[in-house]
Formats: sequence, C-alpha cells, structure tokens
Amino acid sequence: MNKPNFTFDCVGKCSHTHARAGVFHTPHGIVETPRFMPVGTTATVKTLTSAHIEDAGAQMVLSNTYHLHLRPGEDIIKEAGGLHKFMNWKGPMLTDSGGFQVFSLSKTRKITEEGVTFKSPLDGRTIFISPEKSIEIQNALGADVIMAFDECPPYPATRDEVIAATERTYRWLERCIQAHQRPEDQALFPIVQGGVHLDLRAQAAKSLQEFDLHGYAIGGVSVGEPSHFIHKIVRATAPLLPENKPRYLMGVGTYKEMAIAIASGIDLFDCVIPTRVARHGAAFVRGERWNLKNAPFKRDFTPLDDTCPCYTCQNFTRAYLCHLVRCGEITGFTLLSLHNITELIRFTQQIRDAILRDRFVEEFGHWLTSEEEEVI
Ligand code: PRF
Ligand code: ZN
Repeated sequence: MNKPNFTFDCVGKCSHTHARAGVFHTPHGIVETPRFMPVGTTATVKTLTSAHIEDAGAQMVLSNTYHLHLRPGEDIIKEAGGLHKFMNWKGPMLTDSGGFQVFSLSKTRKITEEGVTFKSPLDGRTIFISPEKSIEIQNALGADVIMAFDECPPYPATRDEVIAATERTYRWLERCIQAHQRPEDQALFPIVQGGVHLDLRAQAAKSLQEFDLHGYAIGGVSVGEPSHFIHKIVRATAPLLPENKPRYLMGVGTYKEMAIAIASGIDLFDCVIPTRVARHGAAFVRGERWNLKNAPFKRDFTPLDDTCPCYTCQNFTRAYLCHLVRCGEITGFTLLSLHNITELIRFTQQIRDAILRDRFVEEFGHWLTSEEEEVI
C-alpha cells in the first residue's frame, strides 16, 4: 500500500490544555509540531540563506504567491525546477495564497465574486488573481502545502461585511479544490475566517470540514484587533478543527500569542516579526524584546543569550551587534535575524518537549494568562 503523502501523527498530549505534539509528514520531510515557520516572502528569508535557516532549526518555510507572481513570475520558478530548487530549500515549504497580501500591500484593489484586481506596486500593471489563478500559481511554485484563496475582512468591519467575506471564502474554497492540479503532492489548506464573531468562526470551522483536506488554518487574526480578541478567537476556534490534522494560525508569532494558541491546540505558526524586528536592530531574548542600539550594549562583551545555540550567540558579543546595527551594517541584520528565528523556533521546540513530558502548564503556564481574562 502506498503511504499517503500527508499524515499527521499526534505523539503527545497535554492533560490540562488542548496542547499536542505532532509529526506532520510532507513529500519534502517532516515537521515536528508545535513549530514556528520563518517567512521567506520573496523566496528568501530576508538577509539569510537556506543554510542559515536550516541551522536555525527551521523545518518548514513559508513563501508568498503574491510577491513571487509579481516578481520573478511563477513561470521562471517553474523553469528553475520549482520553489524548493530555486531557493535551495530542501525541506517542507508552504505558500500563502495571495489574497491577504493584496489587501495589505496594494492600495488600488477591487474585489468581486470572480477575484481580486489590483495594480502592481512594481510597475502599475493591472493584475487579476482569482481562486483558480492563485492555485495555478501555487501549483507552478510547487510548495508542499498551498493555501486556499480567502477574503480576510479588515478590523474593524461590520458583522455583515464579515459574514460576506466568510461566505465568499467558502465559495472560493470550492473553486480552489476544483482548480487544484497536484492534490497528490500538494496539500491544500482552507482558511477559517469570521472576524471577532465566535459564532461565525464556529460556522466556518464546521462548513470547511465538508471537504476532506489535509490541514486547516485560522486566518483573519492579528489584523489590528486587541490581543485579548486574538486569544478568544483562537481558544474558541482551534478545538473545533479536526484533531487528526495539523492546525495553522496564520501570521502570528509572538511568545505569548504562540503559547496561548498552542494551549488551544494550534500546531503551526508563521510571522515576519523575527526578521522585521532584526532589521530594526532588536532581538528576542528569553521572552523579551531588546533594542541592541541602546547605549548600555556598547561595552557589553557578553553573548546576546548564553543559553542560545545559534551562530550569533556562539561567536559574537552584544557590543559587536550594537556596533553593527548602529552602523546599519547588513551583517548585523543577518546575525540578529538568525538569532531571532532560532529563538522563536527554540521556544516552540521547548514547548513541544514539555508537552511530550506532560509538563507544558508547569513550565509555560506563566504565558497563558492575559489581563482581561484567565485563559486556562
Ligand atoms: N489569510 C491569508 N494569509 C494570512 C492571513 C489571512 O487571514 C493572515 C491574518 N493573520 C496572515 N496571513 N491567506
Ligand atoms: Zn542566538
């Protein structure tokens, strides 16, 4: 019997929360969950090579349909042998579908039932992406996981606007499934929308399960709403998704948000935060964000984090990093990005290890409360 290309094995469960440790099998290897995925928007995790990303402990890397369609175009990447070969990343990959990026990055855009029309910010050319087009592009890019083309309502939005976007996301999923040409080696994940309305979230989570897909994502969070809304949405929605499939929370990647989401049963995360923060000269260290430009670091000849195994922490001092970021040197951004990605992946890996020992709440419980409410 052929082993299916996509399976998710739960290998450990927390006895107090919905947290679980899993292994997601893909054609390009496994992803041990919970796990943070670095973002390689334009087929590169900014300032890093694939060797750095591997050293950081990354197992799955994300890239973007929107950016790669605009430049260099999926035909070139297909000619190169696919996205894996093009960027020399041999492990699992995921591509986002493009809709969300059109909304957040393109000023002139028009959305209809057919799809989204917008002007390329690169050269002003008019571009149209429909569910079919998004899947066609993602089939050409060849990532292991591809995302359904969704409509992410802005925050704030009226309840009617959110209903319309959520229902459209469902209809677009049907079209994505129809258009998908490589279901045997590319898993299509649908995206639960529903804004801050828990009933709409529950409805969407249920209706998307009419289609038997290999994993499920929660979108439309961390779009400007207060963080206690994020916690509430994730806590209510994640447990409604199939237990035997990976669950992915899109665009979320801070310590607290990830810990709370893991407690709710989320397995995968992505966020540009670690690389964006690095380019601002800041580092994540032991649960905090430090600005390396600050004067006290000028003469601090200790490693950024002496418990961190990354190349940056093993070889350089805070004083050196402070100097590089004050000079705007690219090496500084590379070293900080490498550390920040290592740190967030290590955080999710440490949580995974704790879940496997059933010590998640004992060791990470301090992350699980928010001011507005008790989370567990
Ligand atoms: N949809 C898609 N990508 C996303 C989001 C979404 O809602 C988000 C929201 N957090 C980030 N990336 N397709
Ligand atoms: Zn480090």
